[in-house]
Amino acid sequence: MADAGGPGSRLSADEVHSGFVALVGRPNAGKSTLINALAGSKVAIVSDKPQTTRHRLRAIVDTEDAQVVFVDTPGLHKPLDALGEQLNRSALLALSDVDVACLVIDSTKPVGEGDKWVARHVAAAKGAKVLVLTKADLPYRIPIERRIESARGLAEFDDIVVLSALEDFNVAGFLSTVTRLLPLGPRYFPREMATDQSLEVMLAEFVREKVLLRTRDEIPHSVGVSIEDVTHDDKNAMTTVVAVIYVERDSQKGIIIGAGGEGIRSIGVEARADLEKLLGSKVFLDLQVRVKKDWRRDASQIKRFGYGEGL
Ligand SMILES: Nc1nc2c(ncn2[C@@H]2O[C@H](COP(=O)(O)OP(=O)(O)O)[C@@H](O)[C@H]2O)c(=O)[nH]1
Ligand SMILES: [Mg+2]
Repeated sequence: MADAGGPGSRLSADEVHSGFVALVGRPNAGKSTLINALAGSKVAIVSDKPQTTRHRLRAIVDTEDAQVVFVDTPGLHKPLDALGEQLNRSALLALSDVDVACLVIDSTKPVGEGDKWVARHVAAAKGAKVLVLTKADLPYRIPIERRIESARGLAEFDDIVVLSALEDFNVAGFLSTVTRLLPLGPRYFPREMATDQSLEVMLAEFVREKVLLRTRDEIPHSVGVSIEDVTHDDKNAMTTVVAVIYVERDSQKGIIIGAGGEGIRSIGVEARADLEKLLGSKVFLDLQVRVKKDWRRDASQIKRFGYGEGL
């Protein structure tokens, strides 16, 4: 409740519930899907591959009486390489200075060691804590009450929310739960701003998502995307985007390009549709595939792609 009465606590007209809410959890828990559902448009990429999210991105949800800044984070996992370490550090850093820390758990999976490890970090965070059980639309042999019971002891939570981001079940309830936990303050971002990601990062990520959706095994981990050029032709209302897909081996390059170029063509068609929505114009997408050996072990290269930023 707003404390409008006490001395020195006069509320200015533009004070709202505002602050930062981090979503942390294991890879695949559903954090980025939830971020998109909250944002109302696609700001984060989603796939069933771990390490899909490599950026600590923010989605800003602005309402009449609140501005909630959700922080999506790479999934916390056992790091296998320099990229993995950067992603973990980036996710943990997001916890250090937020008003609400949300532990996001896939409700269709038993609570495991990984969740406990993440929960210890959430428990150590300064702000309020919320337990979020996702994917409530999926059938599961253990009733939801029992699943809540087994997860609620992971930390001292101020609230527990069960939702489905995919079916838009209780996403609004989650938003009001975290809003209530936020202090009163200014809006930190312009009201119309949906995300703090640069356009270039979003273009690169949307392309990377299509590669993830079409590949398996080692390849999703080995892909980095860089945007080399964006030019807009006003006369024809057409934007040309030059993007390079980097992989670590020649064999991976072959797989992405596919027989007769079929693979790269499909990636291009799917990515272009997303880019056109994002840019609001026709897009000509020039896609290239290049090999950069073992880039994931090279900290300076990881930085060049902008992954795990905020460190
Ligand atoms: N059925 C169902 N699937 C979901 C839901 N949320 C996420 N997923 C799926 O779970 C996978 C991982 O989602 P993602 O948001 O990338 O997880 P993250 O790694 O925590 O960001 C994707 O295949 C999503 O489509 C949900 O509410 N219901
Ligand atoms: Mg994600």
